[in-house]
Amino acid sequence: MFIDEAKIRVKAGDGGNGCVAFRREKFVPRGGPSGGDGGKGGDIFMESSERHNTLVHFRFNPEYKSQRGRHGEGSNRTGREGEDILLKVPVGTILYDDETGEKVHDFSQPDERIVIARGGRGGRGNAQFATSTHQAPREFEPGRPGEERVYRLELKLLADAGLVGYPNVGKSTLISRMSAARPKIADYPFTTLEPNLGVAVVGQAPDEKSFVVADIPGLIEGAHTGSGLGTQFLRHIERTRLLVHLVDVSDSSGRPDPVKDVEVINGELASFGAGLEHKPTIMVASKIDVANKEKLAKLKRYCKKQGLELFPISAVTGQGVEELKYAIAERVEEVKREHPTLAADAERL
Ligand SMILES: Nc1nc2c(ncn2[C@@H]2O[C@H](COP(=O)(O)OP(=O)(O)OP(=O)(O)O)[C@@H](O)[C@H]2O)c(=O)[nH]1
Ligand SMILES: [Mg+2]
Repeated sequence: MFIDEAKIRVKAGDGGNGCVAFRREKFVPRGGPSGGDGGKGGDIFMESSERHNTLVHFRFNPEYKSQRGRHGEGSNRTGREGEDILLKVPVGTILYDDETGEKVHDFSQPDERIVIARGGRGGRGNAQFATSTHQAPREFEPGRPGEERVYRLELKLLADAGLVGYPNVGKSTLISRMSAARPKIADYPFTTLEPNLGVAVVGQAPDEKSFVVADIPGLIEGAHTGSGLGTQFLRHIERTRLLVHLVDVSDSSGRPDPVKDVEVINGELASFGAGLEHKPTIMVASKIDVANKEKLAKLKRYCKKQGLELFPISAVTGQGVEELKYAIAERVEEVKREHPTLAADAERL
């Protein structure tokens, strides 16, 4: 189970104080009380959105405070209400009260909106305390404090992009470059035995985009008949929006032809039977810091002919990784727009 988590502190706006004032008008000798009420403090809402898929934006910014209500004023003027704040979370987020551990809400549908901290009521001004026997009240109420709470958010992650390729091509090294995931990396095949998920972020807050990437065990020829680790873990990427196919273009692969590599892996993906071979795919030439120039050139020609986008990278030096991250983020958004329901009913990892 892969879970994204965040803790946030929210403080809704306090209510404004009521005002004590008396009317002073030219020809009215003893004007009555005229202190207005304080305005209500802003609320804090939470809403589920299909445009978000992780909780990383809360990690950068874990505290939210909505505006207080303004104080009441003379001439029976009510103070302005504080502005509300709306926090968006991905569909699938579960909200817990951090102190009690109690589940507050499960955002299972898009556009569900709840109040997570209520703004304080404004206090009454002295005008409200006037009665027939109490005509010059000096009483007023202070505004009520806004609610303050700490919540924990939890989201079971579903991968947006899946890394595929032969063992040892650098899939785990790449996910460790793109995200905070720290899978085992080693110079032998089948280092990765279980899928790893990482959250990758591109751009700067508040316009950052994020996507979830899955690193899965490598495939070899005959995987669909049980060779190597087989193909059972491919079910973890059945629902991803796209595949990122890594091809080692250095001599460390020990295989002479990168195009043959691509075809073998594609054959294994097709044999799995879930339509993986039809998923949008971004090709990656990996280990370009130690590339065999001929292999790289051959792969480039092949991708061009097939109309596939190819990103040459080195996960060790970092060369090309930023460009690849942006391209993945963009493609993920595109596929989401084209097939908004693709992942909606997905079984979450
Ligand atoms: N020179 C160079 N070596 C790399 C690069 N990326 C990965 N490696 C090395 O290649 C070896 C395999 O990397 P991993 O990231 O474990 O490969 P993997 O695809 O996850 O392999 P499996 O989990 O076995 O399928 C390690 O020794 C890495 O240090 C790269 O860009 N350049
Ligand atoms: Mg690995």
